[in-house]
Amino acid sequence: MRQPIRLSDYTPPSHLIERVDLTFRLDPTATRVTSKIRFRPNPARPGADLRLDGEDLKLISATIDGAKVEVAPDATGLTLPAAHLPDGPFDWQAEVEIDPQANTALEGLYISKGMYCTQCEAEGFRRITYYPDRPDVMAPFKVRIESDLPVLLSNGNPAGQGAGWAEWDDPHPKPAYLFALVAGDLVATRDRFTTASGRDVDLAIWVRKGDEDKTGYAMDALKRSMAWDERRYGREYDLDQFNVVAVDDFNMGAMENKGLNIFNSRYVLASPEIATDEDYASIERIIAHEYFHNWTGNRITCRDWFQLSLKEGLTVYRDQQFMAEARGGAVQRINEALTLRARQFREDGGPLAHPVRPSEYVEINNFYTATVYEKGAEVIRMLATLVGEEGYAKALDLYFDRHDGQACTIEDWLKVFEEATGRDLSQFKRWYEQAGTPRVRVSEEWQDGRFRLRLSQTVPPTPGQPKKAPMAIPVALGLIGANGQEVAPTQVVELTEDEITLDFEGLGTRPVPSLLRGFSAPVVLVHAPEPGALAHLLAHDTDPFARWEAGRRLALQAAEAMILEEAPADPAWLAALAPVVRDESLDPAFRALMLRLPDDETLAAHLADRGTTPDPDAIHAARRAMRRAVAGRFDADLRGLVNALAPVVPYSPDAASAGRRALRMTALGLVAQTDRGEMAEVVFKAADNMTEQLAALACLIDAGRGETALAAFHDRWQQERLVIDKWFALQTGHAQPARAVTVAEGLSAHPDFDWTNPNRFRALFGGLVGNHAGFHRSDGSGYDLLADWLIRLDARNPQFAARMSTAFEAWRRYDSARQARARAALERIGRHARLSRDMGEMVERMLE
Ligand code: B3K
Ligand code: ZN
Repeated sequence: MRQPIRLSDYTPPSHLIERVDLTFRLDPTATRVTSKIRFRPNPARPGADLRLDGEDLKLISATIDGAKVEVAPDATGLTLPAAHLPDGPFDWQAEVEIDPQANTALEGLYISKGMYCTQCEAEGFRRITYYPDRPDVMAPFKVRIESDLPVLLSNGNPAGQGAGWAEWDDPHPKPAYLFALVAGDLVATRDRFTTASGRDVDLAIWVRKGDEDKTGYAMDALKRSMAWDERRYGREYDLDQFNVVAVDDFNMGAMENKGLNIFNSRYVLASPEIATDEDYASIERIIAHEYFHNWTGNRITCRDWFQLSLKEGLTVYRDQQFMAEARGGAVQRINEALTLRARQFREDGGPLAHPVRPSEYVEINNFYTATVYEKGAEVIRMLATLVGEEGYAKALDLYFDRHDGQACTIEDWLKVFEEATGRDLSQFKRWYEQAGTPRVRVSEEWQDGRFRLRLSQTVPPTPGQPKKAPMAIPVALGLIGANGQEVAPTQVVELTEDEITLDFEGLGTRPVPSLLRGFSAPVVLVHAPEPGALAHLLAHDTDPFARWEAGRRLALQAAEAMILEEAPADPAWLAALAPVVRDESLDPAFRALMLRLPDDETLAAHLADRGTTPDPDAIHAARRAMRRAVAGRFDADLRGLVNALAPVVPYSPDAASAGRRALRMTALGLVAQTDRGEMAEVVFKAADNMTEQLAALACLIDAGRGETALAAFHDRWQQERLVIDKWFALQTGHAQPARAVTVAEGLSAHPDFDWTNPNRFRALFGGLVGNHAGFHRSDGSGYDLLADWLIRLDARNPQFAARMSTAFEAWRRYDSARQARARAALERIGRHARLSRDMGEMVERMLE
């Protein structure tokens, strides 16, 4: 494998840039890019050579201050020796030719369905022209685009346009990774926003013709995000235009390019007929996320890519705050915990574990991870908990004041908190440096009216980090009395040592501790509650997260007994669910979450955590049995819910309506366990929205009678690519485990399976991977099929292929036969002749 890049090797740039002028003459196979760059030597690096990054570029000509220069580019760029450079500022001008049509990696300038677009983060700009492609080099950009296409967009404000050309001017200095260009036959939905200080901003969402009626929700989310950032953080938008473009072929969710956000179309386009409630929520969150980057990421950016969480962790935290306000804090927090545990804990516990600030990488695109994003956000949430609301607000004001226009580090970030609050954060900083999910062990003691809690911590070893120092862990806890009253309100205890003891005096009866309220730290709690304690919390806890968590732990216990001891469903667990099913005063969205049993992957992780090798088939069987038990016990109530929560017309995507639908569909899924999908059939036929249609269809497939409905669904939606993605995902995701690989193979030969489109590829294979017992077939057929396709994909789109390879990251969890097959599949990928740097690094780390 290639030599890694190390954080400790950071050196400042040799030259700074005063301004950049770019001209694009667009052509599908021979686009000409002229760059004029005003360089100035960096006083911090006197006499240094200037290295310009460049990949897959054909250099046509180059001059310095107008005089032709001979340069010899290599595979990754070119060097201008200091001896040949002026001592002061100078103009570098170069013309290169690039081939957007041949760009299948979707990095740099490429073409998606006749539309030119770019993706430059992290290091895509070097595929556009020669440039110091690093985030600590910031410059204002002017861009001229020449093309016959009607819509020509770039960053910043419009600076003129005519027949066949348009010019853009971005006055805000930015790193090259935020550069963007879009050209195509597009239509816009337009709106306006006036900022707090009175700037009128033109908003436009650009889509392909035919999609313009699906942009309303994204526009609404955008305006709410803009208002929210003013209200909550005092941050205003800073250009006259804000453009969003939807693109069908896109490796990730979206990209925060300055003034020109580019989105995967699945996170922009929505209507009740084609989008589910979950899609609406994702659109809302991602629109907000990319918009929030304007301050946390764009105006204050990262010094180098090791600092990625500086912008991503913070921006995720901000989008979480926004979503909590928009959709209700408790439900939002539970969903965050579910994602964190499913994705980040899994990553942190396996061969791909790395700190929130990694110290080395081979390919930076492999580090856009749940750890950098989601754990990074948790770290900021803990910081906010520790310094309080006021301290957080003060620190953030200082951050924006001091660092606007700069490229910063995690040290800069922590320093504003230290200065604003007077706290020493040197121990807290370990959250950025140590990988692994801390274990917090809790034991209880009850004696003579004194209740004692003992909390201790360990951080497990991770690759390259065998020994860990103690972390600073905020544990929010309270006590619930035997009568159900709260006897000690929430307090935040800081666990900074290996162990601490807490005493509660003067209690008449033994209380039940409610621990890690609000999921106050991204840790695993190891605690054996007293018999009956979880049911007590489920019934009485005042903290909604802890209440949900109690139900969750009861379900996990019940599942464990069913899987390992083949026990019947625990009657105590079933009895504890009664209020959830029946209590009309509870928020429907919350009830839906309470009735959602842990999925197979969660159960596998839970067993592995407890030192047992998970058997995917046994897990699958037990989970079905659990669902059947709930359905049997509450049959009448569940049917009652399906009927009582029948849709309110017309459909509205708001959180309250979505919550009702979530509860109704959860109930429907349970009913389908006992009525073989009778009720689901009725709902499927009557559904006027995608949320219910899709959920009912899933029930029909689960019940083994999906065939006709699937055909009807395809027939009806064949023109809607985002819906056809769902059609693929549903089939591989819900196939009977024994048939899942066959179903996936069959679908991969379907004429609608365009494997070059990341959304479609992810639909089919993401569905298969999510079908736990189906993917982990004991004969290894799931691993083999995915490996075949990853090899094929890697040659075309390495970044996306590497991301999909994380399906293997937990392979060591399973029995030795499965391990041998997973290893063989990974080794086969690793041996492949055209292995990319991206995939090479992933495979090597997973096999290490
Ligand atoms: N910053 C982009 C992600 C870029 C990924 C590059 N491999 C989207 C986001 O986090 O908002
Ligand atoms: Zn982001």
